[in-house]
Amino acid sequence: MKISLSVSFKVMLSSCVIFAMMGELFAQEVPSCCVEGVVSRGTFLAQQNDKREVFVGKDSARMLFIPGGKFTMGSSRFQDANVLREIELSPYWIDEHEVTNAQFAQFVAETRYVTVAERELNSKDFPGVDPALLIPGSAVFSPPKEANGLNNHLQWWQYVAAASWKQPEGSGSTIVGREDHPVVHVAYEDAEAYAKWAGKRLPTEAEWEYAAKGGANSDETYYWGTDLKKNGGWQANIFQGKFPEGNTADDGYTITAPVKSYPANSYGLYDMSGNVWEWCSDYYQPQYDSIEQKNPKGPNASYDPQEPGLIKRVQRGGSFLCNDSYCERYQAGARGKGEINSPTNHIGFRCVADVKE
Ligand SMILES: [Ca+2]
Repeated sequence: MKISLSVSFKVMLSSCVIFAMMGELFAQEVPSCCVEGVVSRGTFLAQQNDKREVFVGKDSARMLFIPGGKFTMGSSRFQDANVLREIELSPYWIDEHEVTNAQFAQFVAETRYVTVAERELNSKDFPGVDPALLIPGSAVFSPPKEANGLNNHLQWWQYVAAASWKQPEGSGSTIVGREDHPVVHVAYEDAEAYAKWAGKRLPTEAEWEYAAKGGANSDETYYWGTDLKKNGGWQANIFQGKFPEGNTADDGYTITAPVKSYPANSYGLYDMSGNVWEWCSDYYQPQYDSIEQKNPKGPNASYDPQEPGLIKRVQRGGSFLCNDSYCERYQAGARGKGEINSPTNHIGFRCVADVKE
């Protein structure tokens, strides 16, 4: 059942939518005379991952080791990421793919956790809204037959009653057959609760970006290089065709894709671009220039000039709705933001874990 959006819901929903190791390796494994056909840095790093992979936490997610190091954080191509600075990170583990429906189901089965989208809505939180409209649910991408321009995103987002992680399109929909798709409709605290249960945590924005860039200091257009496609193949689940109504799904998927459907990056991580947005633990602020150069955790509070009254956390990576005509924030270094209690069907997450000394 679809319900009309009240002004308060529009505000709520709009907020979520707008939203030295190498030297040693070469010395050991590559003869110094070899100047052509040298194995790539990424291959070496992936080998390191293969050697050091472990399973951490209660869920079954395979985590990969990200060696500590320095990198250039930010992107000169996006206004709110255009503070390029050198950041240093300690080593950490990161899930090789986004948390799946099957994994989230295990969490719910063990904890009886109820997500934000499934909870009753309190009229105190939505002053002026007809109580009859306060029905648990979430925002679902529902493109019109033909959009009238791209300025009003409420043309393609609907607040759908009963939409949740286990009913992604509302009543009657199911995740059966989508067990290996990323879980969606998770609010920030849902993701945080899962991470805590699994003995993990959500990544900082710096950790997320360092992992996505694959250990490189590049400011390239895509996490995989300068061209959208590689050898003619799509590298991520994004949107092809005329947005929002003409998705050709040339990459094989209209909405979410099973995790690991596209090539991994040089650290062996999947879907760092596209598929679903991923929550990070940092509060969102545009142009935030951290004074912390090592293991930055972001600002102490959020501030989005577009909606200054709302609390927002960073989201990264873009989703199956990203495309170059409307939202190109699946590209390298781009940032996203989301109001903490506004899940949608293109927001998920993955976890990280500290390396125990
Ligand atoms: Ca797609």
